[in-house]
Amino acid sequence: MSSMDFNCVPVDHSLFEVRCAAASCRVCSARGLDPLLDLGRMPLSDGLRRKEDLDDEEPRFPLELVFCPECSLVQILETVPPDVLFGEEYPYFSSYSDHLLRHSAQSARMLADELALNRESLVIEVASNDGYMLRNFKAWGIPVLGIDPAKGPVEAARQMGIESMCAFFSPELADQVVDSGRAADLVVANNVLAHATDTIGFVRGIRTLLKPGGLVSFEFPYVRDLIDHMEFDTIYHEHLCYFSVTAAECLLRMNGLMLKRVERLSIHGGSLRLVAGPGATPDASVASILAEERQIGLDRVDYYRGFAARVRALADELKGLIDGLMKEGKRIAAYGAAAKGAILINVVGIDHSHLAYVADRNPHKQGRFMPGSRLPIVDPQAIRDDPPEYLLILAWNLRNEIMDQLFLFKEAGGRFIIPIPRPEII
Ligand code: JHZ
Ligand code: ZN
Repeated sequence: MSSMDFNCVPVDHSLFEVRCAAASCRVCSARGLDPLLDLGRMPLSDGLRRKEDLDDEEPRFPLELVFCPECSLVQILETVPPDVLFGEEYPYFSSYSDHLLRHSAQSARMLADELALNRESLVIEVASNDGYMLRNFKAWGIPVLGIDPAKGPVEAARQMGIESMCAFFSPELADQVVDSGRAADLVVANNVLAHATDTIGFVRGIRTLLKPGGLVSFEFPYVRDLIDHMEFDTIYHEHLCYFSVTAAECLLRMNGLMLKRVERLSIHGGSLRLVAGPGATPDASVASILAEERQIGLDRVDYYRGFAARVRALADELKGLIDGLMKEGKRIAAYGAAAKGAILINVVGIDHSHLAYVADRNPHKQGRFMPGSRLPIVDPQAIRDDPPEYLLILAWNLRNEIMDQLFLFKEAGGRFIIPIPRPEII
């Protein structure tokens, strides 16, 4: 196997080079994209299988990471149609993490104060999911409108009394919302900019939604943390772009949005919050982080070279660790049927012979099977009823919250395997 062959299916890397040469950047349309990492053909990370579909062949799509030398945007080449990714069966509900709920409540409070929002204001959230964020504004009497294409989460938000449109956000939808007299004082767009197929149209639509003086708050994983902390499993088909501030600033400016401030956040393994508006004046954080990115070279391909080899080494080390435990006769299960978990399992080459099950507290995931590996997803009660000796934490970004809940497992001698940023046993 070459140093870039990641899964059992042989990967034709010459094809990657050809696709790379033919493709153009999602934001600036430049050609000549630099190849960074080829993960081969991967299943869809949130494409959980039903029992009755287990005999069917599962769709797999190329997953190749590239860098644009013009605007420095890291991106994947493949675009899976959004209705395939976020349709009827989309299983991700934000509210199953207490940590995320606390983080969202704090950022809602901060934004409400910054804009002095009140009963006359309007907050629109794009990718409002199950209302995890808007519920805060609603509780303070601030009018809200959610927009999200995933039926299950939208239904959950509506049950909480949060007005939610079940639709993909687009510039046309933004026009309709504004034409109906509902321009926003604040637009929240968390973990969605990277998911938009039409990246430019998406930002243009947000610009349309804003009242004069209005602000948009974006959050998304920071490409710097992805590379520095080996978060290769957050590369999947839902995430088309992997932003630095440099790349995001260029995209926003092209669409009439100026950065007001930038914050680094610890959520999701390291994220950015960008607050921007049509006439915003940047504070010191903007120049400071842009200068830092230039200084460390985040805007040059050299920063990303070597990532593929480091990913291979990590995958081999984790596989070696798990194989070693198997040889000692240990029983292993996993915790957190996260989207990233599906990629980690498939890249590392973990299967039924290694893991008994994957526990997850989201009932919409229980009873389904992990993409590719088809490991069964079960209620976390299984950890008590049918305990393993080791638990591989697939949702490593939530490791503290998860390990706190599982203190009885730990007290009874159970151990945790943390895969990222480097495999370790706790
Ligand atoms: P979690 C998400 O990815 C969604 P995922 C999305 N793809 C995105 O862009 C990124 O975030 C940024 C479960 N769990 O949040 C819930 C428990 O069972 O890391 C989830 O299934 N018990 C849009 O899917 C999973 O773990 C618990 O106590 O990689 C965590 O998934 C806790 C805390 C979580 O996101
Ligand atoms: Zn570009």
